[in-house]
Amino acid sequence: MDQQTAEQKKVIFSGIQPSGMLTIGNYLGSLKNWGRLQQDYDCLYCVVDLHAITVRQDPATLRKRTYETLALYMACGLDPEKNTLFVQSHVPAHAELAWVLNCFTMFGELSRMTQFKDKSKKYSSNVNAGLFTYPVLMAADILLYQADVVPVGMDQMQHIEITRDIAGRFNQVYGETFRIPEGVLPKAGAKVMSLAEPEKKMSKSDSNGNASVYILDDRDTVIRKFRRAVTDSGSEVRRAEGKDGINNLMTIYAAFTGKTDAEIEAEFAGRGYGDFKSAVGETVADALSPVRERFGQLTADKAYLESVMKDGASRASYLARKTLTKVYRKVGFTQPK
Ligand code: ATP
Ligand code: LTN
Repeated sequence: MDQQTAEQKKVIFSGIQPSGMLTIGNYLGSLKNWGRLQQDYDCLYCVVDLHAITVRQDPATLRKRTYETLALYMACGLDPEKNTLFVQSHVPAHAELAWVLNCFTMFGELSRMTQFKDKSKKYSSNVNAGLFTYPVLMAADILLYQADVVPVGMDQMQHIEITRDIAGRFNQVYGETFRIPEGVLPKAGAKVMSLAEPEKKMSKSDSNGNASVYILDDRDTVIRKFRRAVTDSGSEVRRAEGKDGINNLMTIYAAFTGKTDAEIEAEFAGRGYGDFKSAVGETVADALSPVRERFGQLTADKAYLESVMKDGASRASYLARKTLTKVYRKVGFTQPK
């Protein structure tokens, strides 16, 4: 491809925290869709370790999960030659831009963030300033690369909105500096719910292991978790108001098979919840098994993962530095000569 075409491609940025084993929520909400984009966009995918420490992490576990999250990116089909895959703390510009953007973000708007409200309840003994300014660091991640598109799950849309507001505010004061990004949701699976409490989002940091299906769960575990999924007392497989458990299983099945609700309802007409739960479990297990296999190969080669991290960080740093230098100049910082 010639230089011209490469330069015209739109930029995609997204990230996942290495705060736990990744779930099928993370997979359907983000990872599964990223691989398809690598031909048509310039894609950067980051393992956001700076974000992860807004909640207390065990250092050795965090380190291990950072490698594993990167390996999962690749196991889900992201080619490090075609995408920039990197770790957030390897590119200091993220923290540097976040500081500047902190000074363009209002206390009031951060107070309205639902993730902050939820996490301050969940981690009530550690409501730290990082948890509060989390969206500002996320804005820095996105704006540093002049991203056009940010593919995320539903829970992150509010953070994309605040990113757009911060960017617009900065541009208004200093002139065109940041591209205003757009958040994009997947067609199916933008909000996968917990299997144990289907009115709650499935989350990798849920303390109940049966509430989440992890991408790396083995076949039997996946099938067992779906068999045990909480549903109402009915038996008809049909999407309906208030049937959170069945609705969620239908969403998951639809996202993995590409089937419509009508097709699913026809397939399971007269067959009851039990059959349906087994079918969902088997479908998910089949889809995840190649990912798990590839993950095993990748994590066995730490030197390779490190080389991917290093290349990714150096590509990302180059791009990030360009934006940061522009921002520093615009706000009136001096440059060392
Ligand atoms: P944590 O439990 O540590 O807060 P999480 O499981 O919510 O983590 P994140 O790292 O915050 O995961 O999210 C990574 C990506 O996965 C984001 O794009 C997010 O929108 C998406 N995502 C997370 N959970 C779900 C879900 N249940 N359904 C769909 N997408 C999800
Ligand atoms: N906040 C996101 C993870 C994240 C992200 C980003 C996603 C950090 N920086 C930039 C998209 C773009 C989360 O909790 N899922």
